[in-house]
Amino acid sequence: MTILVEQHPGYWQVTLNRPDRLNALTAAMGGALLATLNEAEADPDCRAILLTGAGRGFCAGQDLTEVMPTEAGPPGLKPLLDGYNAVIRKLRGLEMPVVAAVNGVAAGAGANLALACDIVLAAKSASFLQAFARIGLIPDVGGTWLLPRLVGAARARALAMLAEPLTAERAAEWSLIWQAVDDDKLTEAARALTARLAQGPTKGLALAKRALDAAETNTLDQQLDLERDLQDEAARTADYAEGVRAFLEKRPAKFSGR
Ligand code: T3D
Repeated sequence: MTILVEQHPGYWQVTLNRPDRLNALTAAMGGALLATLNEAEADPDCRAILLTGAGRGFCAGQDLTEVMPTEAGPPGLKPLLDGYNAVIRKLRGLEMPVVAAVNGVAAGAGANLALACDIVLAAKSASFLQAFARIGLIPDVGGTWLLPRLVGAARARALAMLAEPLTAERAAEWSLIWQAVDDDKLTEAARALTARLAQGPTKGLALAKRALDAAETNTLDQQLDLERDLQDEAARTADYAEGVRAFLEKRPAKFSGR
């Protein structure tokens, strides 16, 4: 099984599982990951997802043994990338928060898979490597979109062109990720964070996610209109009613995700 699932109260932990290859991706594994995300989405008890890797790596990107150019010519990459892109679209569009726990090196498509998640925690010993230039490729699966937005144009270009590893602590300083934590605290911290999100106002969090993504291309006028509309939707949820009631009654809110 290249993808492992553990169901925890309120959330699913999804683990990339090819540890002997640092969880390098194959086309079949991308398909299995997408299927798993679809199953999580269909589970009414799943209100958040935690994505991590088995063994000492998070994900070393595309399994390069699967895409070797041969005498017959270069590998046709479009179907492969269409498959991975479907995973990225799904992660961004999921109506629940997704946490990445980057337990070791995240390279190539593996780095950008992590960065597509909503909140990224990484072990201090982990690193992020836009490895593509080392083999003559460009950052893909959303890398060229995500990098400049997360760290700015100058750093994005250097990361893409130099293909040097960025430590987790530097990644946090640069706002590429949320936090770097001690290695032996990563699992505990990531699970606590995901469990906390799973108890949150799921619909409201999903609407916030949608608004933040739309802000990347909207004008201020468009964004103000979108916020108005999404806020109106959020205000119709049971969680909004509960949140306000709990505030007035001076007690913690108990959100149902509806
Ligand atoms: O054509 C296309 O590729 C289309 C899609 C592109 C998207 C992409 O993701 S392109 C980028 C692909 N990824 C890479 O270029 C990274 C390749 N890996 C590395 O540079 C290094 O492995 C790391 C820096 C990630 C980690 O280095 P290190 O020293 O900690 O580990 P290692 O010894 O290199 O790797 C451990 C094993 O995993 C090793 O196998 P072995 O020698 O024990 O039998 C290594 O060959 C294997 N491995 C690591 N990455 C990949 C891989 N095998 C296949 N594909 C990999 N990407």
